[in-house]
Amino acid sequence: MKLYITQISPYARLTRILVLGKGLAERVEILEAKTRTLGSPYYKINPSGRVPCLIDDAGMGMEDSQVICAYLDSLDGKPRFHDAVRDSKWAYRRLEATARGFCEGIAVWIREMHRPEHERSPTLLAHEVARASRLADVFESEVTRPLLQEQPRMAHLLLAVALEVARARGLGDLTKNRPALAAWLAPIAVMPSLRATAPPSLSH
Ligand SMILES: N[C@@H](CCC(=O)N[C@@H](CS)C(=O)NCC(=O)O)C(=O)O
Repeated sequence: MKLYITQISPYARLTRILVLGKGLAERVEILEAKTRTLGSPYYKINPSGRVPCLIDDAGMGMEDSQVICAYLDSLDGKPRFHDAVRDSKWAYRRLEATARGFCEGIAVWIREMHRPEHERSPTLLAHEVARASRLADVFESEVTRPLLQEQPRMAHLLLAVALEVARARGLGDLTKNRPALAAWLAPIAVMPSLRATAPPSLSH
């Protein structure tokens, strides 16, 4: 299989974590895609131009981290990051949705910061900074509850990826002055699959 990514995409990182976490490194070739580039050859592979995109063994392409992660996790019939019973429970689903929304807002901020300075919207940037701060406060209390203390699932990965990309790309350390969130992130951030896929910081 082939997995198209960019190094800075948090969504692509989720799928790379799944590849490693599920021992699929031998089966999945990771390729860098050229996104946001006029005439990029990648558009022939994935017309939407977004990453991540997985081309499976049968040549079928699929995009979206949620779909790809579930697919990769299902291949051995023993999903580790998805739990059919729990995933159908609202208490877990709302948490995963909030973690995804947290990640999405941070991705919007990063995307805006990639634009030339004169094209950036200060209103949009301030809106996303405020959203990220409010949601970090939510997770400061959520991480102390049982669901986020259990074995890592997609909600955990989304939250960890969001926090780490915010720090690496300049939005800031959202665990600062949030001791429960900092303590929660520490053991997850050292999981081999997370360490191997850590986002490049702005100095790189
Ligand atoms: N909902 C999608 C979002 C994917 C996404 O927005 N990817 C961004 C990178 S973080 C991208 O490929 N942008 C390039 C473009 O919009 O052309 C997912 O979960 O995979």
